[in-house]
Amino acid sequence: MRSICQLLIVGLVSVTVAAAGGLAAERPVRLSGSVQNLLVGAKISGNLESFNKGLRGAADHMVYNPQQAEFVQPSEWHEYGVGYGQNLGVVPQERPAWWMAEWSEPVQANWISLTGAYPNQRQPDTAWKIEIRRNGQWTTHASGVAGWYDSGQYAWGGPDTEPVTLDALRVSVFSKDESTPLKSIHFRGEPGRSWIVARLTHDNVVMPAPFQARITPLTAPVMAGQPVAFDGSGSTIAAGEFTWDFGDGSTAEGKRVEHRFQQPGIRQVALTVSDGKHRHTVLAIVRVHTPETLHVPQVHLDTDQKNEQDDQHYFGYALFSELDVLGVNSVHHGGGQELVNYREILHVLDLAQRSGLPEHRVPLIFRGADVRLSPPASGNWYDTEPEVSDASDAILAAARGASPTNPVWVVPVGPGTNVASAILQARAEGLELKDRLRVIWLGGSNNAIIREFNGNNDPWSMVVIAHSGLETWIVPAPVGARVAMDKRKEGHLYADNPLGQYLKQIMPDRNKALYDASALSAIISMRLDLGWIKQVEQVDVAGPDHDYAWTRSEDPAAVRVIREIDQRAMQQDLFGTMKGNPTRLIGVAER
Ligand SMILES: [Ca+2]
Repeated sequence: MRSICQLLIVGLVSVTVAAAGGLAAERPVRLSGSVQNLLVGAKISGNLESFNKGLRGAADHMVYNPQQAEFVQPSEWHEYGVGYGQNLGVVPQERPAWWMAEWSEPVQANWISLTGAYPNQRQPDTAWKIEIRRNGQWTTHASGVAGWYDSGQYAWGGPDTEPVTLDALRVSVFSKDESTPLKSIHFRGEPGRSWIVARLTHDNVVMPAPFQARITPLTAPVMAGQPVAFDGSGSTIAAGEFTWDFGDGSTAEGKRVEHRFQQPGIRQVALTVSDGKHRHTVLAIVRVHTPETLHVPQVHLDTDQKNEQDDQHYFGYALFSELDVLGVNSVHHGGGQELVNYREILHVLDLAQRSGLPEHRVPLIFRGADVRLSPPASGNWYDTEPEVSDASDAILAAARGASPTNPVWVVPVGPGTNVASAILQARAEGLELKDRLRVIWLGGSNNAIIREFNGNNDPWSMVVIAHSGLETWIVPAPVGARVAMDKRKEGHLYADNPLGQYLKQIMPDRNKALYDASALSAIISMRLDLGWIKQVEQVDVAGPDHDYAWTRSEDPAAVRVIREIDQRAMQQDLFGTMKGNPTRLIGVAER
């Protein structure tokens, strides 16, 4: 039961950074991967063991290392607590339950971020105290009842906050009065957000500036050796410094600039606008073409890689295909699983490189959502609050760099949170995605978004996508699953290289339905008119009040559901590609 509750945990994307005076400015920021968590070098201890009421985790299990993008200790739940439901009786403030970090030399910090109890084990009556020690003297940094410890986040400081010097940090919890016992006391970790003590500078937070940098979307394909104009004049600032980084080692200054990419390939172009005090960066992902690649479909993968084996096959297929893989997003919901998923993407990419993937085929990888979208009170898809992440920003970057003659396929094979959030962000900034992006989702049952694994994970995100006006295709899981594999009879299909052997090893012995790869086969088939898609139906997609069901539609702009595929052809292409025989896309003329 407990594991189910924990999978439903909803976190906060943004943290609050205090202004110089220490007052919370209520401005959401994101920490970048350059943050050095001082807890990584500290001695961590606690006294929860001494209550003799069972023990969950250990004192250092919540400590997160942003530079490694993982927790410092492997652990299932990344928590430190007494047993679930355990009653400690009245715990007086003089003998509290505590957690502590100690440094051998004093450190300077202007950022403390802690996360409290799990939402299914709330602590509305528990008192807490955060203390810092310097030269043997303890002082109270903050204290209260419930608040962040109840289930939220304690976030103090920011890049403008004067640092404090400390050689220890202690977090205590205790009874708020003489009649309130403590139960289920624990501290939980959250990837990217806690537990972090750091000396922040403006370089390691993504601070919201009072203006936004904007790159005007490109209108034609970018050709190697040819000049391309980049325009930042849509930025919401009249005067400032405009710095461009073209991702090929060259930079430029100015609102409007011209650049020649000498080599074909995939480049991430960044425009940073600064007013001297704040800065904001916006990205465009650009495919630099030769005439032979002009009509190769561009794909932006979006994957919950951790699930079963489908995602790994899909990712390996894309990497060794002739599709232009612009980027790969991670997405997974609840319990810190996004991090596990992200690591698996890196692992499969590493295996692919050891299996001969050339350097110019290595895609950009982005961290994505760990939280699903919620239907807004109005019920209108466009009132939905987006879950902004590197992944949703990357999808927008792909849209800005896309040419309307070759819109990018975004391929979510898990929750649609990243894509839906990108659509909502684009709407807020007036960026038109139609003719720049199209979506093909592997998920849903035969008659509805829900009632199948991918469909249940973030159904509202699919409603947002389906209603946004973007060209949307769905391969329902039962259809995609027909790309089946029986390792006992078909094990020889796997390539004899590190990636092929890993995929073979993680597959179950018996019949396994491989879902996600068929979304990519469908794109290849559409491009070359191969006929692997046998039957398509247009549908309207309903929201939660009608069980997310889909019904037939005559509207040609409606969502297209693929009802039947050529499973044999798709299976052959998947395994043939990974053995080095991809379907030719480069140099194939437009039909
Ligand atoms: Ca998946």
